[in-house]
Amino acid sequence: MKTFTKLAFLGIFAATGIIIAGATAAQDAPAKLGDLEVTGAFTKAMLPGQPVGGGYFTIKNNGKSDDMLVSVSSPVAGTVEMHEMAMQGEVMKMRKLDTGIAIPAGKTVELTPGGLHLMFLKVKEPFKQGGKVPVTLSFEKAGKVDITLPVEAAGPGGHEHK
Ligand SMILES: [Cu+2]
Repeated sequence: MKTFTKLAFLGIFAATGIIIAGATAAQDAPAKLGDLEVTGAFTKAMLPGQPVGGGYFTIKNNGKSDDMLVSVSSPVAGTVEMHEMAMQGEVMKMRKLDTGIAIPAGKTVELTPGGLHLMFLKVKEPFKQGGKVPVTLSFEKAGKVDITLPVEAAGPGGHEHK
């Protein structure tokens, strides 16, 4: 009887474990590429008439050498650029980063609305909330990794590109 109770308990425990593992896997799992870890990727739904979309995520460099995000591509956009928003005097301006985004050793770099970001140009179909945007990131040293940006609701916090 005692053994049976123990086994039943273990059974329930194991089942719970599976449920927890399943729930974790369903979430936005980090994309790993060597020492780099990409998390929290998202984009925003594009408003009617909006010609471009932004892309955001966090890259953590767990390694001992610097790396650089040198190019980005997506099958849903003609071009994907890397941009930076920065104050120029009293005006917020956007600048294209031609050499890429540095990912220093041991550092975490965030791409956010209003900061560093990806810019999707020549978008074939406007991003819709609930959709997914596939993106390939190419790093100077680590190589390439495919990530998916879930499309969140359009909203303030971004910036206009005209
Ligand atoms: Cu931009």
